[in-house]
Amino acid sequence: MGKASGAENGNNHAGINGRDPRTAWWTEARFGMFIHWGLYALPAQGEWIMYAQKTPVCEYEQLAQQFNPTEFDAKAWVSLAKDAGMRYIVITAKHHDGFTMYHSKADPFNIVDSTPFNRDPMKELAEACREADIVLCFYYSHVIDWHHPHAVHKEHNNTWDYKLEEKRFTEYWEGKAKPQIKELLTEYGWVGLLWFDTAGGLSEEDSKDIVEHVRSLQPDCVINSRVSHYMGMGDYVSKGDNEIGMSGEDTRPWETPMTLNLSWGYTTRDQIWKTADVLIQKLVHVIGKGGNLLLNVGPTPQGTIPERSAERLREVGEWTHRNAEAVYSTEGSPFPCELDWGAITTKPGRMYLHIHNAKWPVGSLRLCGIRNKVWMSRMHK
Ligand code: FHN
Repeated sequence: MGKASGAENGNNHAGINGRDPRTAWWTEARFGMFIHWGLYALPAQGEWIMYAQKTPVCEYEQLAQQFNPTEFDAKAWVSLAKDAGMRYIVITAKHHDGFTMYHSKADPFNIVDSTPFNRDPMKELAEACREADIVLCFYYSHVIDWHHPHAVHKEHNNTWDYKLEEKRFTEYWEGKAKPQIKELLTEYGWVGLLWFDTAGGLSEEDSKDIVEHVRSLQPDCVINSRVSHYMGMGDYVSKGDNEIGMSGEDTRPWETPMTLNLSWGYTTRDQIWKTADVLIQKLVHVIGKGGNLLLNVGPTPQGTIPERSAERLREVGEWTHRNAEAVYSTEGSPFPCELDWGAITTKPGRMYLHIHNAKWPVGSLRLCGIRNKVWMSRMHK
C-alpha cells in the first residue's frame, strides 16, 4: 500500500461545544446493538470455530450451501433494538472467516452469490434502519481473513499465524478489503460508523491509508480505534471486549463492546448469561464514565435473534425508556472517582444519580436541589 499522502490519522478535530461534530450523534446515542452473524451460526459454537477446529477453507466453504436464513426479518431486528433503547446497530459485514454478508462484487464468497438465500440482508437492514431512525454501522475484519487465498495468515506448525507480509497484505487490501469498504460506503446509504477489528501486525502507514480511504468516501463516517494496532487512530477508543474504562481514564470518547453471554457468534453451548439487572448496571457504569455500550446479539442460522437475547434486551429497554432523560445525550460523572453505590450522569444544570446498592430502599425520586435537578433512578424492578 502506498504511503499515506499526509492523510489525517482520524483523530478528532475540535467541534461544536468542544464535541467532535463527526461523533456527536454517536456520543449522544450512548447505547448500540452489536450483531455477529455469519456462516459460523450454523455450527453454533461461536465465530472463531473455523480457527478453533483448523477447518480447511474448502471444507468451511461448504457451509455456504446450507446457509438459508429464511426467517430473517430486518424490521424485527431493528424493532428489538428500539425496544431495548439502542440507537445504532453495528453488524458484521465480514468477520475473520472472510464470508461477506452482503452482495459483494469483490468476492463471490458472499451471501447472495454463494448461498440459496439469494437476498442481501444488509440492504434490507439499511432500509429498516432508515425507516426506524436507527443508525446503520458495519463491522469489518480488515486484516484477518481466513478465506482469502493471499490472506494475511499462513499455517505452520499446524496453527494459524498472522504473519503480515507486505506483498500478501497488499494483494488482500487491493483485491478485497479496499473495494469492499468502498461497496459498504457507497451502496448502503449513510453509514454512521465503520467498526474495524483486530489490526494485529498492521503498519501505521497501512492503517492511515485505510482511514484516508474511508474519509474519501464518507468523511462523516466514524472510525473506531481498532483500525490500527496501536489504537492511536480513529475517532474513539474501542475498549477491550467487555472492558469498562476507569473514571477519567480517557480524553477520547470510548466504547465497551459487550456480550450477553460468553460468545459473540451464535452458540448452543450452555453458557452463563448476564441478567437484566447486571446489564443495566453495566450500561449505567459505562455511561456514568462517559462511554458508550455496544451490546451484542448472535442471530441463529435461521435469521432470528435468540429469544433469550431478545428477552434480556426488552427487560433492559423497560429501564432505558423509563430513564431516557438520564441516559441519552448525557455526559459522565464530573467526579473522577469510582462510586461504589452506582453512577452519575449529567446534563447542563442537571445531575442524575443511579443508585443500585443503596443501604436504603430507593424509589424514582426527583429531588430539586438549589441549582441542580437531582434525580435518583430506580435501577430495576
Ligand atoms: O476476534 C474478534 C471477535 O471474534 C469479536 O468480533 C470481538 C468483538 O469485539 N473482536 C475480536 C476479539 O476482540
